[in-house]
Amino acid sequence: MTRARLWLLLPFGALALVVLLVPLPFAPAPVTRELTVVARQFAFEPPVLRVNRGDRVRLTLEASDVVHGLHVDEYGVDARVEPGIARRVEFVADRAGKFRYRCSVSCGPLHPFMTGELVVSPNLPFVRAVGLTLVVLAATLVSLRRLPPGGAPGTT
Ligand SMILES: [Cu+2]
Repeated sequence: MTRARLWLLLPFGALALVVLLVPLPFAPAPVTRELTVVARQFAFEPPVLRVNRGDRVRLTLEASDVVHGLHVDEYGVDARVEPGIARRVEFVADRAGKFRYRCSVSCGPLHPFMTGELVVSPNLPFVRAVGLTLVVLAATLVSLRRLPPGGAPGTT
């Protein structure tokens, strides 16, 4: 690799360091999330659960009136809960995205509308990995580009 090419790659090296080292204002390492969801006709409380990717989610499920269920397709979670008897459900939120959860026990006329949302945000290492990949990709493209005769401006 010529000196000129090395100079061209220098900004990318600096950018890679920035991506790796700059503190981002969100999402630290995976943790265990203790969440309580109360099911009643015909809603879940809270209706939206937010966790970070990689978090271990420990759900305590309660029913306040009749028998309900909680079902999350993508995570293979399915629990049935009776009034007065809390259920514990545990899973690792290993996929980022928004996932609908729903009541899986027919509990009344509006049962089909009894849903909630599980929001799994990408965590910090994931964001850094994506950023780093983009920087490496850009650096690769630049280093493969043919330099004009005589090298980069200002280096001859
Ligand atoms: Cu229900």
